Amino acid sequence: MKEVHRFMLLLSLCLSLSACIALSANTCPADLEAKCGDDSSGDWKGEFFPGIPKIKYEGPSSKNPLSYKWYNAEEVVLGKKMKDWFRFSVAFWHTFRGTGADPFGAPTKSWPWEDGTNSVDMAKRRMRAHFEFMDKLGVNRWCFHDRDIAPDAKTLSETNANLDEVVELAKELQKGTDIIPLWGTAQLFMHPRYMHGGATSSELGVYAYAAAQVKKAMEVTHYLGGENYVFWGGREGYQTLLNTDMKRELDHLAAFLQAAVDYKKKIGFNGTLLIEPKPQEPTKHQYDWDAATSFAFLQKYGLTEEFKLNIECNHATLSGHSCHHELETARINGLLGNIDANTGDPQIGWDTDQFLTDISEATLVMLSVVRNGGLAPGGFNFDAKLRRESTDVEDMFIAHISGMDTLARGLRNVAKLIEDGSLAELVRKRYQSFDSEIGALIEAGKGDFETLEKKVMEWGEPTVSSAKQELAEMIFQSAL
Ligand code: XUL
Ligand code: CO
Repeated sequence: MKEVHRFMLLLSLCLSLSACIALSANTCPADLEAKCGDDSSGDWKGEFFPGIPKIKYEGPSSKNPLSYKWYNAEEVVLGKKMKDWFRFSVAFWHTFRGTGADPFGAPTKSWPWEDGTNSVDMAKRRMRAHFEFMDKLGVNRWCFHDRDIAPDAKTLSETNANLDEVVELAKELQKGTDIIPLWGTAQLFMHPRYMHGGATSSELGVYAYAAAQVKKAMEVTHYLGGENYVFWGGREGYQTLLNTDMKRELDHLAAFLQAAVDYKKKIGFNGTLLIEPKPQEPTKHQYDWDAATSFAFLQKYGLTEEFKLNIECNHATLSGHSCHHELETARINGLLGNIDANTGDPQIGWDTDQFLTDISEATLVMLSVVRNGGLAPGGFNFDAKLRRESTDVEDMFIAHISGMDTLARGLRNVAKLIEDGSLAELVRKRYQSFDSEIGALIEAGKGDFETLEKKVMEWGEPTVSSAKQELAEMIFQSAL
């Protein structure tokens, strides 16, 4: 195993080195000795994306890949500026820590600013690249795990010091801009200590470590002005029930989340706490399986007032639902808080985290968002990564532009559907038999069985109308 690690490290160094050779004059040599500009710390302050302009709206006829065709931030659609409907966010872990590695292959990306190390200097340089990226893209929200942005060290206090140093830089870079985190989170799945889970680990010491890590991650999210805080339990679940006390683990998870609520209040953090459901991967069975399971858990433990849900489309399909189903389940229960915008692949059974480019899917997503009146203080976080084979720096921009344009088309299509009105009318008509005296009685919870039996005797066999599915699909399709 050690050999494999050494090989991977060597390979990634080689890839970075070949990138060094290909560097243009404006680009910082990707090693800490090079010290670009006047900065002797290696914390380079040069331009990271030379040749990439600020991305502007050019309209649907534009052939320029580095422009928006459908997303026009300031344009008002359905009574709100597009930027306020979406509140787009860049996911630091995919965009700046994604290497293209997969279980079978080495990293494929060799971004010019990367030096192959996981040092604090490298973390700071990467953070500067991230801010230039957001500025050029015109996106003012970002999401992070604590360990994406700063390296782990030997002790928790050393790790926290690393985090503080990078967070201080992020705070400085945010100054004078409207950029803030959409949400922060603690990475409770990578380190071997979390192999049995964090809050649901069988080891008390690990539960405590996870608590300390979440405490710090909440503090830095608050310090950076973050609007939400996410709990995704990739290791909170089980591999087999034979060795698992499920009730005890779920009780521990609830106690952990309650402690997070208490700490949030103690530090005056007003952000929304979000649970991100996912059925499996990496764990065989994850407790936050889907929106309905998470809702039942929150209800059982009296936490519905304190949490909302962060729905991720690829997680929805992994749980056997459509993204639209998960969004509607969250919405009708008052829990739709945020969307991790991505999509899976219909032929692949795992979390491929692709940028959403399906206009029909985007329209369904936006139907829920519009019905929800938007997502604020949540938004759309691009929890999506470039394909392993996409290795140009400009691909980072193209992927986000394409994802943003797709959702913008979804919003515009919803506006068409609402203006047209026939889909809403079809649904209204379908339930119109309940717009009656007896219907009102039933909906008020007063439709007792004796009364209804009497009515059946009086009415005889009911008439049953067509569901008009094909008509509904025709109307939907005509808006795309
Ligand atoms: C994993 C996933 C995470 C969460 C944050 O599938 O979606 O990146 O969004 O931990
Ligand atoms: Co996610």
